[in-house]
Amino acid sequence: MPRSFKLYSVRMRASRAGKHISGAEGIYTESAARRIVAQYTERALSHSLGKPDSILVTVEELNRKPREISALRVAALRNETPRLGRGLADRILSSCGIGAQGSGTAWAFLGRRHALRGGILLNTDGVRMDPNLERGVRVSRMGISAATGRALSDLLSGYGWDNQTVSEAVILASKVHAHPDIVAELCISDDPDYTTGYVASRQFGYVRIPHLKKAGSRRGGRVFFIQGGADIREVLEYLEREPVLVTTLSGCLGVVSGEMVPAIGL
Ligand code: WAQ
Ligand code: MG
Repeated sequence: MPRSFKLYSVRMRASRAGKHISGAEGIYTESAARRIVAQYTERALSHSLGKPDSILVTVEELNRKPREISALRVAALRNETPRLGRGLADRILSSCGIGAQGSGTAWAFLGRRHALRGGILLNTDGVRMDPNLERGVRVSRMGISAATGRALSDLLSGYGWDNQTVSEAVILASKVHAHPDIVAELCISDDPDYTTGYVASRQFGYVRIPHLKKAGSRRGGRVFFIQGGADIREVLEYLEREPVLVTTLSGCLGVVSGEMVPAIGL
């Protein structure tokens, strides 16, 4: 990459009457940034949660070279109901060292409607660790290189999973789990029609779980579990500010059956 080659963090957030509707972001070259600003605006104006009255698009030159990482490996479990899905998620969380109290706190948080634009940090016992309770933690300054983005899209479409929602979640989770103090993440979309959630971890990769919530529900959010003894300020600085670019993939296992959960760690 020539020294003068600049990259930009492009971020969009849309709201109505101060209430968050949607957000998106990535890391782009200048020419790609020009295009993506228009795409983000279009996307904000056609979101299923309604028309925003404010769309903020930020284009910010990166002041450091992004750290290059691999995407998490992607897999999906077969699942039919939110109750069974929670059981599958808990098996993965428990294999990551998160006890019943930790996951119980996470599910209670995800079961409430909340106004957070970000997620929350819990330790493995379920104690909230991020300092700003109203704001939560917003993972930011992540993206994927153009070629790897195309490869991710090809990979996912091989399983019929190619949509923006999945790729963006994989990119976010890949940044999160590149930090050694994050042990696992549980995510449910706040979109009432999007019921597939995921559990991510370095150990098991990005594991999609269909029907993790009932259709029509506005519940959702993200919980990041953090190792005991972690330096919270350093982790927050990493999640919110350090530019990270996905430049390689780790493949996709497709759908693995529930009894195979331990096997996805192979
Ligand atoms: N950083 C931290 N938390 C976030 C961020 C972020 N950048 N963006 C969203 N959240 C939190 C916030 O609380 C939202 O309410 C919640 O996550 C859900 O956000 O493989 O679309 O953008 O099919 O609705 C999962 C895809 C999609 C699963 C997740 O999340 C799959 C999704 P949404
Ligand atoms: Mg959403």
